[in-house]
Amino acid sequence: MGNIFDAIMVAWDFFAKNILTQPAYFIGFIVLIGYILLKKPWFECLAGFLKATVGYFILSVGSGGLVNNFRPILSGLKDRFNLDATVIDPYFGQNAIDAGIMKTFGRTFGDVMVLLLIAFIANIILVRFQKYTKMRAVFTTGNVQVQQAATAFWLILFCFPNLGRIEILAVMGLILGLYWAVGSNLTVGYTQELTEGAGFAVAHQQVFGIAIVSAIAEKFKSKKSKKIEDIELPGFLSMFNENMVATAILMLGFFGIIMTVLGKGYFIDQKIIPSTQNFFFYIMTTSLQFAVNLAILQLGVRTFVSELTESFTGISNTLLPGAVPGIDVAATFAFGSPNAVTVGFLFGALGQFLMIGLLILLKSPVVIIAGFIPLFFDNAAFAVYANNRGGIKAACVLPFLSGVIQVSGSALIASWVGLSKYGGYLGMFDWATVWPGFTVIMKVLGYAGIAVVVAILVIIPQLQYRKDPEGYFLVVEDYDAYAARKVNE
Ligand code: ASC
Repeated sequence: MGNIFDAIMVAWDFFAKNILTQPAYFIGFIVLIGYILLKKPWFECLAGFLKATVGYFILSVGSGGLVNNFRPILSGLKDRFNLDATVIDPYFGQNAIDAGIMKTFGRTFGDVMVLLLIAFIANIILVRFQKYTKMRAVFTTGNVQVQQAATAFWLILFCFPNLGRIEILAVMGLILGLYWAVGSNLTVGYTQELTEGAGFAVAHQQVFGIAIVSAIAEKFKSKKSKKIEDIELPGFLSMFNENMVATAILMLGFFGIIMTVLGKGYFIDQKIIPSTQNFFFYIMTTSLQFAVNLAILQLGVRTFVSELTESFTGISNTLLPGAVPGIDVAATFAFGSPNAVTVGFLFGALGQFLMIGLLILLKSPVVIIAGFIPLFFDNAAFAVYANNRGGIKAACVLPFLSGVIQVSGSALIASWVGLSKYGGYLGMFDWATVWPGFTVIMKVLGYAGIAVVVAILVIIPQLQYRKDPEGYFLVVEDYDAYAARKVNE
């Protein structure tokens, strides 16, 4: 018995380390299995696997390039001004948890991978029984699932510090698995609309956010409202119609100001540049990398999404009927208006900086430093969805509000649960809103709170289904038929 259990754990460990937490391979294998199920010839299966994996790696080069280029600049503000601040960024959040978990709760992270397994299986089972659960999406972005598992571990320990190992795993596995299935499911319809039936959902850190933003954006729609791509700017402003030019100019302005505030001396002290480097050209090169990496990211998305769409029918026809894969939010940046991405980032930054200024003015005990990942990946996505459903005004206002909420929500939860002491918090939209909400419910109601959170999550897809029972599954099974039906309404 013990031997079988050990063998399962070894196999799981191998799968988790090499595939589940490496989305490029995970997506690659999903494509491979999909094509095998579709009985394609072996060389097409292999080609699909390689194209999907390479495409995902290209996306990672783009998103990694953005993060590596711009994260140090934003978090540099903390060092430059000697602020005792909490950086909102998933990696800073992860480090804070690593640093504090033993001291705060006397626990270690040994169980996070087991938790991932339980939550992941819960997600699949919930989707397998979608006839009852109405949940259609499977989370596949392992890199963020690890960060979420770690943060959820901390939040649940904060609510129930005395809960035993098995109980913690059971409660968290269930809640996290439900959050993945329900959250990703919330994005299915909006994403199908945005991508005109590309056949994927979002599985990231702002899935409730996307649903909320998309629902509110609709209220901005009027006869006069225009989408970003429909606006023809006059005279010299017309250069902003070109996405690469617009991104380059706006980012040069944005990062130019921040890098000038940091000063050349800061970059030399940090050994980022030699003293002989011309500072103006350094600012220029760094800022233009934004447009470069964005273009790479979009190329990556285009490379793997078509493979995923085609192959996944193999899985959704057999193993998981009616399912869609939930993938990285960055995949949405290749759809809708390309300028929406830049608009969302900038308005999100405005909201975040305003709120940070307010925290400093009000002498808040916790000061937040904007992190690049929440600033960009949340707010750019919100603008893409908002623009698509409500037009340019929605694409400006909603990311701005999101910026305010990301900072204030994170400041409250990070100081309450004791993570701000360790310098970082995950900070993405759902983790500044939905998860703090769950934490309040469980802390206040105790064990009954667990039941309340589970009930809320279980009910959400039922309500979605009720709103449109005929279209609910059609939107994934046959998008063209779904769209035709909408037009006829
Ligand atoms: C995250 C995170 C990343 C990025 C990436 C975006 O939340 O941890 O590395 O967003 O997934 O493509």
